[in-house]
Amino acid sequence: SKSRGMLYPRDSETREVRSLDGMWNFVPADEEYPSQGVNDQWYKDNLNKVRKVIGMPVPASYNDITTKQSLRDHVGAVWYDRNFFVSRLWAKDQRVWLRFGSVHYKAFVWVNGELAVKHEMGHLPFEAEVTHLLKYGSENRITVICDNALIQTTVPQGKISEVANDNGVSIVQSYSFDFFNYAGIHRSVHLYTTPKTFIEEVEINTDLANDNSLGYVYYTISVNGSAANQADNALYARVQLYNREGEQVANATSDAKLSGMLQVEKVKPWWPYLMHPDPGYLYELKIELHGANEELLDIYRLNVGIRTLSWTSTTFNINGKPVYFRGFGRHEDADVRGKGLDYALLTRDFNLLRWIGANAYRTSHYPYSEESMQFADRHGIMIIDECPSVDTENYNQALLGKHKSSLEQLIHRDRNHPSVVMWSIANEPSTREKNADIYFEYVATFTRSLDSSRPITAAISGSAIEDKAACYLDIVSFNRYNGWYSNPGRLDMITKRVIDEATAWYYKCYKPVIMSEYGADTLEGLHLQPSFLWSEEYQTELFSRHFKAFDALRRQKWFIGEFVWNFADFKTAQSYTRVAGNKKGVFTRARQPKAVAHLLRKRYFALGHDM
Ligand code: BDP
Repeated sequence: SKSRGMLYPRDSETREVRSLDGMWNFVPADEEYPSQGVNDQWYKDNLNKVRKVIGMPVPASYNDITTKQSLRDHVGAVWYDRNFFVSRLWAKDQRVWLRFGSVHYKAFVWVNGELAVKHEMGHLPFEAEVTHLLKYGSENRITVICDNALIQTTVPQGKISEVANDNGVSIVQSYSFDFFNYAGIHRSVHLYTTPKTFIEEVEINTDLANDNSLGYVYYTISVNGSAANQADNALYARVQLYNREGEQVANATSDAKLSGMLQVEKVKPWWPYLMHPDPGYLYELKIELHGANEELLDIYRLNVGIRTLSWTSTTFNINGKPVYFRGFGRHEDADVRGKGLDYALLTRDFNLLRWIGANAYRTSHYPYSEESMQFADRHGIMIIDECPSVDTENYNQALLGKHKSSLEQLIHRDRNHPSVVMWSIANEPSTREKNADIYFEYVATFTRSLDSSRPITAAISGSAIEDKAACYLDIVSFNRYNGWYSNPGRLDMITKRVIDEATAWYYKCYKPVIMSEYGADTLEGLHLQPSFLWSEEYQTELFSRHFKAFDALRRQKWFIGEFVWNFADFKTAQSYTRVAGNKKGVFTRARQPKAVAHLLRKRYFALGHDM
């Protein structure tokens, strides 16, 4: 299904936003009879009428909230519901929308017992108009099914099997990707209002001229609603751009197609952190929609960063200047809340990124929250924006359809963020397999057709010799664990191998090359001298050996970035290679530095200042 609208919910003179976050009622479906709730129409009344419910916070993953193994490892559907009032004042001439920031993985939503919306694909927003489903001046009920099952045609893929246990059989979810399949209502739930005729879409593109002193903001607006169907010239938009001080720096009236351009004198371009004294500069664009007789219909504001991107076979440039990426692969992951949106954690994470001097991260291995994208815009952190395709294999038509849909939804959601500088179409797909070439050529072409203003990458783990996909990308990213999965313990087998592999990628595709993952599991507080696997000393030395390689490679223009795996320790499925999760973090899961953080900080600041 094509996603439409999806502007981040913001209030304005014509719009009101109301949060439905908080405590909801919750009950897991029976794994042996998952369709029972739907068959018995549990959504027709409060859940506590049919089952014993528990309290569950929204937003949060449900897995680590209770002390029950059965809920942590639950497979299939869970139910949420809550009641809320809608004021009679909302019954006026307007629309009401219900929007979810994300529900993992599949969702069904009922309002007052009527199906309001369905959505499949974690990590991405969805919404529906509920004007006609609400009872105004009265109490209302919202019911949600959230189903975490991953199969061969979901993105990402997984497998579900029945396994004999001591009491009979249990249903088991397995997956090969290396992070815990947290589930639940992961991001905020909002009700918001719009006028009957409203701004539904805004697309922004920017450009710079005259030695970066003149900026251009191109906008295209789409409108939905009754007035939108009137004569073409009945509607127009007035657009105004404000600087950080709140002064108007440009304004214009749109053409009849509701598009146009604003010109900004003495522009302050959007720059990455440590590439300019004032990184992350954002303007505010105010859009006023007017109808016939000048009548004001709707107002929506969004932040705009004015910058250009360009790339060649050897470089990637922002505002005409070559960029060297120094950053992280990350996860949305934390104790207790799992993948649930948390402003305290988000703020701490951006403070750590600034402390350590990073200028970028990849949203490995799925789209991160819209709120985090707003933080990245403001802090000047460049984002390699990854869709949820991780460890993809067994290429087939159904999978391709979902993969395309994930990119379509992602680009639609994130295209106006200046921080997004690249799309990542997959992580560690099986690229030597049959059809990997056709499949990825297709996905890359599709992605370009949606947005040609940003380059495309994917994090590849196969060898440059066997790979069939990398050359369809604009920038080649490779993941490699020298001194860990390859030759564990051998610090003397890192530097040359990194240099050789990066060089092999360049001469295979003639595209800029990034090392998108390297690292070592490290147990905080474990000290061993001479260094040994899992110790803080080993992680530190392993990084130093990589830095040597990167410094040698940086003399080649085409080596454009280094990304550590991982920013922080994170939870995974249970396995004997994981000690309560993946410990390759530079920070602990509680967001405190391991020894290596101090070394990395020296390097990242030094790199930042030689720009
Ligand atoms: C890479 C994956 C990443 C894993 C990492 C690891 O891209 O998701 O967490 O390896 O094993 O292959 O630590």
